[in-house]
Amino acid sequence: MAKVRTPAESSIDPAAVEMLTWAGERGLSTAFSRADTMQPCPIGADSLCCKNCFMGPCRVVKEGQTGVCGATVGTIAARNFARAVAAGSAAHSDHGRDMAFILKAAATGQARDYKIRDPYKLFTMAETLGVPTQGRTVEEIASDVADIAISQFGQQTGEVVYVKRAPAKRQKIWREFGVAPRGIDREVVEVLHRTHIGDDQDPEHIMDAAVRCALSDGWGGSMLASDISDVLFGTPSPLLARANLGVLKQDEVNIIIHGHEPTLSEMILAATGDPELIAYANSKGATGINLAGICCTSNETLVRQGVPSAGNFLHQELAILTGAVEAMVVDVQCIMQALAPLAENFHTEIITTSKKVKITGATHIEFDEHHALETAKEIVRRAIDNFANRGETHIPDISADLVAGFSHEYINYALGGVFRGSFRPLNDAIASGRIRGVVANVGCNNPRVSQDSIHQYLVREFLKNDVLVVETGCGAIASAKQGYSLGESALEYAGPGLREVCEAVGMPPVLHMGSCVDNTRILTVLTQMASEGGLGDDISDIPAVGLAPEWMSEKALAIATYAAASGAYVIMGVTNPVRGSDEVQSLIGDGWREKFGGRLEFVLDPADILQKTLAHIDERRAALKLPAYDPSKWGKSGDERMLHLVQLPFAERQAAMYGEVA
Ligand code: BF8
Repeated sequence: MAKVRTPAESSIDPAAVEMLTWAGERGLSTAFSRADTMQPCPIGADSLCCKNCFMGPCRVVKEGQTGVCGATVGTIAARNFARAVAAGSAAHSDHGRDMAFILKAAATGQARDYKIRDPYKLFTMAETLGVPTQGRTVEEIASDVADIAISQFGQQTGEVVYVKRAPAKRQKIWREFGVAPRGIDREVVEVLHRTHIGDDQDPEHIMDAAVRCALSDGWGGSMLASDISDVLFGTPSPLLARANLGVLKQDEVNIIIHGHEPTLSEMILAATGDPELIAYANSKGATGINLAGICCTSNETLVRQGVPSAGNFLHQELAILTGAVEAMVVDVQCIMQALAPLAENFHTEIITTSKKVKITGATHIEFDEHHALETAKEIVRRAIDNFANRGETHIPDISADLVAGFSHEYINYALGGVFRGSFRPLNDAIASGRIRGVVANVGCNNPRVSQDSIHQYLVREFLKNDVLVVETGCGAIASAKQGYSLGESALEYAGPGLREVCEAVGMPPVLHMGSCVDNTRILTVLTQMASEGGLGDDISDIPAVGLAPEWMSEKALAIATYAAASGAYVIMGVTNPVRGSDEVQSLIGDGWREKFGGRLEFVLDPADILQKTLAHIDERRAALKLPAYDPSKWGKSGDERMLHLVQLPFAERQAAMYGEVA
């Protein structure tokens, strides 16, 4: 019988600890308690179970053992891995498809509640996609951009068009190994076909299909999702917001938006500002309408409009436990089935809105882009009506300030200014050793480990070691809750070089870049760093590492695969889903390093993750013949030189720190 953890052992977040204690006193279960009582299947956990046909499921637990069809451990592990990547890619990319259809509807006047908010981003997309812009209206351009975006999903031959946004050297590698993706749907379907009984049996060949599929998401579906969201809802730039359960309000109607797609949540945000609905809320005894997010819907509205975040993945049940949520409005992905039965203990109404997701026990109000605002208003009105039904409430008085919204466009601008936006200062700071390297710390919570504990440990250690941290998804919310997304708090932990650069540029050392589809923004940053010069000419040259230390979803596996195939060293924590096969572990390790320059490793000990990350950064620095990292070279914050520098106008400060930029 597994040990049942105390609340303090289940999460490092004091708000979560408070709510888990509250739940325990009422005998209510959560993912935290269920993780204690539901142990993972040991055969499946190691990828030693094959259920791709009905002669099985076959359990292959001994070396040399095979399934009924003769499938070896390596084949089974590769098939399981590839199928997870296909599911993860499908989820992210299908989100991108929906965004493309909304763009088309907005451009052609069929979805009048949506507007083109960022025409500059649209023009950038048009240029990449080969859509003419001269003498045309924004709507005409958007319509053509949407058509090409939609075509990427069903494309059968050639290459997904965003492949050309990767460094030239990278594109060549993909073509050489036959993994440049042809079309997004095609790659997902092919993985499902190739992993059917009696098809592809060579582990390396199966893993190549997984890579091609993941690349179709990273440099296809997800990248389109981020771009189109920016076009429709605005490209993020830094703004101040708050995170954690304390953003819920005792005297207001609380509505939580949870899931991933910004389409309906943006409309709900608009509806919550409607004076008629605010007056209606007042008439029901509430002082206002308070909107907060969970998971990546939260990240989407946080980085663009500063909608507060009630928390990350493991906070979804905790929000309901407060008894103060009138409606939890969900769309797609990462929505626990446990929400509806838990909500039965409270007045909270769970409202599903996607054509793709219905949940037993939830109210279904289907979102239709043609009547988006109308639907959003109906939902807000229901939430207001539910305010009177509140029973006992318990809102932890815990939340933290944060700054979010670091799109690659903004980073470019912050580093170089409007007229000479550039990654040069960042490259120079890495080259000089002020910044040792960059870590992308992304991904989920997993209740198998203390919530946010590995995120927190690693982020603090990286800051101490002068490593710049960029974040997305639930990892970004974990940092936000800890106060690390705010320069003032995070710089307390930062080493001297990193601190010096961040203070001069005016950026926190932990950059919240958005939702999980926005991991593609990180690909763009890495590509821009590679093309800026001084750090090699490909993503694999850059002293950077990708981490998902508390991951749990198939999407995370897809992201890790496209990042590794893009040249990054990727480490995932918590569990190793291919532990049963030395062959597959070697394929994604040394095998991918030889082919793609990147690799994927599952490392369960957080101290090992730290050590391996820093070792890789230092090894990349040495390969680039950069000076070895030496923090003693850089001044302490607040020294005379820095005090002088931060008082200079931006351009002069840049010139003083980095010299003239070519
Ligand atoms: O897509 S980090 S738990 S919410 S899967 Fe889900 Fe994981 Fe959170 Fe965003 Ni990403």
